[in-house]
Amino acid sequence: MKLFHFLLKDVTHKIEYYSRFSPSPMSIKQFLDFGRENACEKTSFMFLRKELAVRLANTMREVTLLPANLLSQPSVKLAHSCFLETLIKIRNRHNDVVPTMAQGVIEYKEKFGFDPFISSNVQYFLDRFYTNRISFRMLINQHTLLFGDAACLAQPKHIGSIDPACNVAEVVRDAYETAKMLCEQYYMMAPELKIKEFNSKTPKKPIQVVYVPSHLFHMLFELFKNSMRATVELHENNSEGLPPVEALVTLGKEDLSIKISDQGGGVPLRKIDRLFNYMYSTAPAPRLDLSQTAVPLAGFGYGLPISRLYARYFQGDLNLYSIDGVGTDAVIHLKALSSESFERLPVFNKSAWRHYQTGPEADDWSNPSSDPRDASTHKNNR
Ligand code: P4A
Repeated sequence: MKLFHFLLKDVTHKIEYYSRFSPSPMSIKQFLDFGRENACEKTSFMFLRKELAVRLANTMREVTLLPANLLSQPSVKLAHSCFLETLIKIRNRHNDVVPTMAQGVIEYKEKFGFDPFISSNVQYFLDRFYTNRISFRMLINQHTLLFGDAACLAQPKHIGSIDPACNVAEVVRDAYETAKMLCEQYYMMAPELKIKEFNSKTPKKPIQVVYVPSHLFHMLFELFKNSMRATVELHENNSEGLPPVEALVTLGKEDLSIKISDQGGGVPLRKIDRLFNYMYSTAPAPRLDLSQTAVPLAGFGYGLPISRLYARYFQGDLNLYSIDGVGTDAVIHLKALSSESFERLPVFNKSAWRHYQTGPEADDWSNPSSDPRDASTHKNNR
């Protein structure tokens, strides 16, 4: 609830704020001069950023002043809905940004191979780029769901995309069932699910949270696909059947956590970082063959890094604790209180700039040597 008020207040507040500025009229001469004399893209962008907001906000406030009978005419409504449509178009135009960026990384890798410096830059950039994308879509979705045509059709208890009483175990089950269908299509079998809840605040009450169910679904669906894949690939020929996947939903004072545990054999610690690495985990997408009905259980490899961004976006996190040879625990941490779930947004500043100058952490630890006689020949990594 608080989060919604914060967002709505933010949008209306911004409209109010920007509408207090008068638009800055540009003369033809100014247009010409700016375009001719080494036009600076940044200056233009800085100007547009404020000026477009000012002009839009001024108009938006006026539209609401129209007499109700005029506003309710279909053609007037049509004009008003232009703003909404603009937002929807912006959102839809960027639907394919993730696979497009992934393609860019694939093309780079084909030409230049894997490079740890580039990988560290790509990791830093894409984490911030996709976080910003998540935030844009959050704002646009809130606006279009609240004020759009479909507003009356939306889930009545939801506030835009937010469920003020999101039953976590229900989303867990939902994500499991969806992953199970894919898993059964692909492997003809799927592990069972066991859900446990531990509510330390109000024991025996179902655990609820103010959250975006679609974000939670996205993360859980990804974790279930991974757990199912690991479980089936390790146990498919076992006569004893598949060990179940377990979900533990917990509520503490500060955190609401969800642990997904499997006995799929786990991943060695050395390889865990790779599961979150954009550059490492992009492989050319399998050829789209419409005659082929089998759906791959794992996507094109961005599932985990992007799921972690969803968790971090509202001050949570997503971690993997894997025991090699046994199985994996994946834990999603969310803030239990909506007053603490602030958006976590990237800002461009000197510190961000510096990240692009220095690559991965410089190697300031020794290299092991298999042969002690080599020790004297080891160079310091400067
Ligand atoms: N063991 N454990 C996991 C995987 C293996 C695992 C795995 C081989 C690796 C890559 C993958 C999917 C599964 C798991 C749960 C997780 C993550 C990894 O949440 O059991 O696809 C990229």
